[in-house]
Amino acid sequence: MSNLVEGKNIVIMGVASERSIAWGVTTSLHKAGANLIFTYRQDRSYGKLTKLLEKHKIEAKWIVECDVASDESITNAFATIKDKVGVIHGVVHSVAFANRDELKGEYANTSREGFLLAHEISAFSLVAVTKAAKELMTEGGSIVTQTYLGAEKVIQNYNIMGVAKASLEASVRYLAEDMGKYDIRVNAVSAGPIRTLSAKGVSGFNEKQGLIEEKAPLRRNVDQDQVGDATLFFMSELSRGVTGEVLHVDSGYHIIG
Ligand code: NDP
Ligand code: KAL
Repeated sequence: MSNLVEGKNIVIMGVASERSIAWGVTTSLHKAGANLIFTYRQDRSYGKLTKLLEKHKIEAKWIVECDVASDESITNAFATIKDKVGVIHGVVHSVAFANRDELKGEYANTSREGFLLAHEISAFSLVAVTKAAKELMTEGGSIVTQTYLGAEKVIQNYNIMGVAKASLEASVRYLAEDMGKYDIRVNAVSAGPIRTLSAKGVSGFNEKQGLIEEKAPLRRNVDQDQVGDATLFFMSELSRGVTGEVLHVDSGYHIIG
C-alpha cells in the first residue's frame, strides 16, 4: 500500500485528537504517499493536530481553520488551499455535531434548532465543501465522508444524528451524480462504534460496542486504522469504478437481523 496515493494532495477535515477517525485516515493516507492538508475548527484541535503531526513526523502541506457552520469560512479555507497548494485530488469529510442533550431520550423531543444544527453541521457541510473543493479538483478526485448505521435503522440515543446521517447518505448519492461528469467520485464509510471525543459522554456507547463483540460476524470492534484503510481505498485508483456508495466497516454487523 506504499504508493497508492503517491503525490496526491488530499484535504482532511476533522482531527480533534489521536482517537479521531480523521487521524486514522491521516496515518493510512500518509503511509500511502499522500500530501496532506488539514482543516480544524477549534484552537484546541489545532494544538492537538500540530503535536500529533510532530510526534508522528508527518509534514502537513498546509493547515487552515474551517468552521463548516459558515459559508465564508469554507470559501476562505478552500481559497487558501488553492493559493498554497493549487490542485487537490481528495477531501475527507469527518465532521458531525448535534446537541448532547438531544442524543438521548425520545427523538420526538428534538427541537427545531437542534434539528437544523445537526443537519447543518453533519449533512449540509458535505454539500458546501463539495462545491468549494470541486473548483480545485481539476484533475478529477475523490470525496469521502463518515457515516453510521443509525442512518438506516433506529438505534437508541442516536436520534437526530441518525436523521442527519440519512440526509448525508442521500447527499452522497446526489453529489455523486453531479460530480461524476468532472471525474470526481463521492462515497461514504459507515464505521462501527469507535471511542472518540464525539462518543465521549453520550449515552449507550459501551453497550453498542458490546453488541458488536457479541453479534457481528467478526465478533470484534473496528478501529480508526481500519476506517483509515477503507478511506484510502476510496481515495485511490483501486476504487475508480465506485461512486455514490456507502461501505460498511463494522465487522459485518449491519447484515445481522
Ligand atoms: P471526533 O470528535 O474525533 O471528531 C469530530 C470532529 O468534528 C472534530 O474534529 C470537530 O472539530 C469536528 N466539527 C464539529 N463541528 C464542526 C464545525 N462546525 N466545523 C468544522 N468541524 C467541526 O469524532 P469522530 O472521529 O468519531 O467523528 C468523525 C466522523 O465520524 C463524524 O462524522 C462521526 O459522525 C463519524 N462516525 C463516528 C463513529 C464513532 O463511533 N466514533 C461511527 C461512525 C461514524 P472541533 O473539535 O475542532 O470542533
Ligand atoms: C448510538 C450511539 C451512541 C451515541 C449517541 C450519539 C452520538 C452522536 C455523535 C455526535 C457527533 C456527537 C456529538 O455531537 C457530541 C457533542 O454534542 C459534544 N462533544 C463535543 O463537542 C466534542 C468536544 C467535539 C470534539 O465533538 C464534535 N462532534 O464536535 C452512536 C455510537 C455507537 C457511534 C458514534 C459515536 C457515532 C457518531 O456519529 O459519532
